[in-house]
Amino acid sequence: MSQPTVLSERQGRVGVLTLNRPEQLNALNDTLMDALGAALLALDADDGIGAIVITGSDKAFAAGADIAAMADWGYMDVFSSAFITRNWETIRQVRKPVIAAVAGFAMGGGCELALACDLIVAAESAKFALPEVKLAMLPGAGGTQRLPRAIGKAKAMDMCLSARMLSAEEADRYGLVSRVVPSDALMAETLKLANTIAGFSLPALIAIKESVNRAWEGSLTEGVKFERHALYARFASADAHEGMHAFLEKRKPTFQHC
Ligand code: CO8
Repeated sequence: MSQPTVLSERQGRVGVLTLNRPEQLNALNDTLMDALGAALLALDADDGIGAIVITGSDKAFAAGADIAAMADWGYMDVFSSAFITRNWETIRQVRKPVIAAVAGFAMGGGCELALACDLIVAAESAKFALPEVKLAMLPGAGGTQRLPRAIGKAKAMDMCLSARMLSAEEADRYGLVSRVVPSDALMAETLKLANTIAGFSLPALIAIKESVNRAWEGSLTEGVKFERHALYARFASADAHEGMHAFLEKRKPTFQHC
């Protein structure tokens, strides 16, 4: 029987998805991306989950789209199957916070998958690159769009045009990752972070994620308007009243996620 390409487990209110094609350094083929999309949507729909972690192996988060699968495709193959759109973009439907825990190679589509997550926790061993130019391809899973927004045009052009690989330390300095942690503590530190996040009120997390994504995608005026309405909506939330009263009463809040 073939191995599942994505392993799903839960640790309290955190769902952990592990990419599982170790022999191919987690190269991302359609089977894996379909499984990842389905697992993400299942966790997003699960009331008992407040945050999601995507991780790979010690050697590779993911070494990119599966080159062996793509090598002989023609234009109509990718057009007809809605390559990328059909399964790579499922992650954009997820309302809960998604954290990439990256060790080893995050290259090409692997780097793009990490960039599509809300936070990236990098092990000291992590290496980030968009080397598609070496294949006469281009970073087509959002890389040419998300990378400049994340680290600015100068660094993004360098990575995309020269295939430059960044160490975890460089990725941290450029703002590509949220945190760098010792390699042997990657999962412990990521789960600690994920559990902290998952302990907060889920509707507040969703409103914050949507608001920050507005800043990422749109104008300041529109973003500020969106944020204002998201703030007003917080006053309709039992959790917000509980959070503020708990502070005033010097006790821990008990959130009902409503
Ligand atoms: N696809 C398919 N198989 C791969 C991939 C990949 N992306 N990366 C590694 N593998 C396979 C190797 O072929 C090898 O298989 P085998 O053992 O059968 O020969 C196995 O994984 C181990 O790899 P290596 O022996 O090469 O391991 P090394 O430690 O020597 O090197 C590297 C590790 C540096 C990561 C190296 O494997 C490498 O350079 N991989 C390719 C990286 C790359 O070019 N990624 C970009 C791919 S293209 C892409 O992501 C976007 C395409 C266009 C947009 C579509 C959106 C997704």
